Amino acid sequence: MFDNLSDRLEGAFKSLTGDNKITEINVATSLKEIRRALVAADVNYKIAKEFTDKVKEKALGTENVLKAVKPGQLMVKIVQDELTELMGGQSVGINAKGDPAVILIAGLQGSGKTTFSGKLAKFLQEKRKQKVLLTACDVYRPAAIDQLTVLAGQVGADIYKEPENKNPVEIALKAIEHARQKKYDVVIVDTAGRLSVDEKMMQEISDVRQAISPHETLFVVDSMTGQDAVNTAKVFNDRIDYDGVVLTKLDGDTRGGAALSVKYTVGKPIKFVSTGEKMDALDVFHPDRMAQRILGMGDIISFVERAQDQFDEEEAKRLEKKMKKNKFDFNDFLSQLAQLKKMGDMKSLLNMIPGMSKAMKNIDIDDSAFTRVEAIIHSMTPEERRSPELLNLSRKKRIARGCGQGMDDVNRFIKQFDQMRKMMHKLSNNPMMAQMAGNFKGRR
Ligand SMILES: Nc1nc2c(ncn2[C@@H]2O[C@H](COP(=O)(O)OP(=O)(O)OP(=O)(O)O)[C@@H](O)[C@H]2O)c(=O)[nH]1
Ligand SMILES: [Mg+2]
Repeated sequence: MFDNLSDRLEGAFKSLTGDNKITEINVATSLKEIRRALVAADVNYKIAKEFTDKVKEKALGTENVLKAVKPGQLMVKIVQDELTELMGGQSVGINAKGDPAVILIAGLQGSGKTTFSGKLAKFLQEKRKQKVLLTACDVYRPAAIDQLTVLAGQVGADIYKEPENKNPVEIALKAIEHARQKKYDVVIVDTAGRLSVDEKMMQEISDVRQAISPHETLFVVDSMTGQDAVNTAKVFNDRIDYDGVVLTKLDGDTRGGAALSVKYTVGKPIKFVSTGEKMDALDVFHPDRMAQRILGMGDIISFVERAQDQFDEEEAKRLEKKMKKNKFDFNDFLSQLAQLKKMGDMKSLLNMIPGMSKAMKNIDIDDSAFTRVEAIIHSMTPEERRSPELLNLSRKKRIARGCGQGMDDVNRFIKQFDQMRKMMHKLSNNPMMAQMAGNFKGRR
């Protein structure tokens, strides 16, 4: 999958090997190569350009942060993160909850709708233990109903069909009613393929959607068609405002353009990818895993991630030293708060600092408390921040006035800080803690 893109990207990083530092100049060649690789993969030039601009910004911004990491390695990691972002960042699941849940499948002729319908039935039955009713709404192609019947048999799902009925809206509505009575969890509606320029057929799919108000509408697109795929995806979306995209035939000789740019262009996430004709050739789409696959440099990525961890570890060691000497001050506290906020969750950081999690266990800090505490510290003089023991009554009064909080609040925080500091000091000089800190080095 995407072999050519992978090769070219790998080549793009080569120009950075041997350099010790990322600079505007040495990164430029690399960026140009990345851009060319994307365009060759059938990604629109504008998207490719924006992509490399972002990579450049990040690459120059992280300069010198990680001593252990070479520029080429750092670039790989940045490109992987940006590829993940480009493809939507997070994996988005489908909504298959309802009474019954109705899933409408739409797309161009031969894109893989019927095959996907079968696969999805299998997926929902096996992974989610749902009872699925497949519905044959392709009233045009003579063999369409038979094809779905065969697939239903293969995956062990039931099928609803009306060979004499030529009205897809009617068939779909009756299938849903049938499913409600027979207590099916999900109805999958397979529709006829249509060209976006065929107004009558586009109106039909729009009518079906309107009539059955599906819980989930999926647009199936053949990834081999590259930028064309993205353009059609856009036209269909304007018409039926679907919830997600299914990319098929990723097992073939596809260049990757559709996978990379559909989210950016249409604003709808890829939810599944189809990688073969067999009923189990279906994967839930994960942008991060796809980016990893495209780059195929798993070991470099995990190395950079480890190094990033090490970076935090150095900071943790510095703090540990200060704790040992009982020198942990308000500045350290502030920098910890800043880090915490950056990470978005408290636990991960607390766990990095030996003794911190224990020491803070009884101190209740929610997000608004963060802001209040910061305001208190910001009202201190630099000297006070360095030497917490300076804080006497008149200084505390001044601080309270400065941050617009009561004396009670200021007193409470300073008392908590003192307790925390004492506890840290005690714990960091405890041989058992020292051992734990040793273990901490081998984390991951
Ligand atoms: N290699 C490969 N072939 C696929 C994949 N998905 C579907 N196909 C094949 O593509 C062809 C068309 O698939 P269908 O599922 O019939 O496509 P459709 O969108 O229902 O077609 P129409 O109903 O005629 O519009 C079939 O030969 C499938 O076996 C896939 O992920 N990989
Ligand atoms: Mg079909």
